[in-house]
Amino acid sequence: MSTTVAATPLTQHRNLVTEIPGPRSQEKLARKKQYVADGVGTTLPVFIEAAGGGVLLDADGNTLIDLGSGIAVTTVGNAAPEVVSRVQEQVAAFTHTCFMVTPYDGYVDVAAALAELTPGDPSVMAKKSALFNSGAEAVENAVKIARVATGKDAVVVFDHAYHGRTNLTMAMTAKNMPYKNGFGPFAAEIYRVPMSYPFRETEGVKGADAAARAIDQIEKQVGAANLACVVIEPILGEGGFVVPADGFLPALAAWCRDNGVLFVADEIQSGFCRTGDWFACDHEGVVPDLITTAKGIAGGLPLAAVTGRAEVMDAVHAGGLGGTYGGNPVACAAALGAIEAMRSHDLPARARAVEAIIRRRLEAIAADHPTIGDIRGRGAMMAIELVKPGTLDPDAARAAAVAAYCHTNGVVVLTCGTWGNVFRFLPPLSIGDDLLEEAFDVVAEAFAATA
Ligand code: PLZ
Repeated sequence: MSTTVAATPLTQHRNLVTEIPGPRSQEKLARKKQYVADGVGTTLPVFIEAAGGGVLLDADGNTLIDLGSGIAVTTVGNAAPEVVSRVQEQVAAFTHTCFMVTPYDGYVDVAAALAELTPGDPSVMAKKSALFNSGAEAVENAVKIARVATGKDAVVVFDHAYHGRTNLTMAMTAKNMPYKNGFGPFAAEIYRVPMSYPFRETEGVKGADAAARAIDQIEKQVGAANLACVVIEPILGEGGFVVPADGFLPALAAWCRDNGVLFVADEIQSGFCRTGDWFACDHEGVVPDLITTAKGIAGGLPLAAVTGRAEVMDAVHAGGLGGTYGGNPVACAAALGAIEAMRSHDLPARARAVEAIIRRRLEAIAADHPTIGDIRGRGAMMAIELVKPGTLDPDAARAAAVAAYCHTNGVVVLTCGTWGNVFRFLPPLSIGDDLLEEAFDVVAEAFAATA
């Protein structure tokens, strides 16, 4: 197995030739301020001109190490050869016809790959897909499909959930700021129940207990007779990379199956090799009725999907699902290239190797810095939660200080979590071991410098 997916002409090192942001990025930021709406924020103050397997080159010639993958998107790298060549070929052949008007192979090829790769043995479970442009759109459509297939309205979601920024998905998302504040009224018939959050759980609460707690609330507040689907991120994304206790997801899925409720896994952030399996559900052998995917699926081009049991997917009347750009041929070509790269470089295995490195580095840092209350995650989806030492009180200020140090020193890190006190590490799987180690040298320095 090769450890490097995309050989790029970029220096495979961090190299800062100016302060961050440099003068050219500063000029571009002023221009952004003039023309781009203030509501569209940016995490780092640098403009990027080229990017490869774990390195971002900014307008001033600085190279930064990427531990964010554009929020879990560039799993195969920012310019994987398999993606680039297929996209170039497709863009020269045709950019668009609209699949709903005149279809083409790429769309069907992606749907066939999804049937093969998503949880559920394709030889015993026929699966079908519909393609969209963004994660939020996929979640919206999963709910539409679940409602038609069950003839019921209610949707259950979880504490700390993130499902998107459209009206329905804002209602499904837990956190007010910045996602929901002032944007209501929100869609009806969404009910929120407690998640399994081992770090913040009373000791001894097992996955099955946490599931029973959620199910009790579902039964008391909603009732299976009214419930179309339970939608859950098998590992929370924006909500803090919380890995539910073992047994939580299987117990919920079993309750859904026994009660005529569809189990929908939102694997938009956790899917496509990120967690060391093809999908996070695979870890406990959970087979959702519907699964939403986006982000890593297409190596940076906008593509999303709902995949599920054929009989559930086919419940919707002809013409009921679609959109002008859904399954755009260029995005489908990118997805086929990304999937080829994931298969040929065995990226689930690479994610597990990345986990071993990140865990070793984080455990060493945590030994010196008791603000790190929890190290969690799976594969190349790892996180640390910062608290006031010895308590569960979130320390968002320390997280902000550590993040600022990393950004100034050329490492792209992202925070998340309901209290903004979680660091998530999402390197592209094309990153080399040396680059990863170098990035964590900076993270270690950041904790020392802010102690
Ligand atoms: N479901 C699990 O992680 C997107 C959001 C970034 P879209 N997460 C990144 C931001 O601040 O907007 C996400 C996700 C899960 C759904 C979505 C939504 O996917 O492609 O951003 O619509």
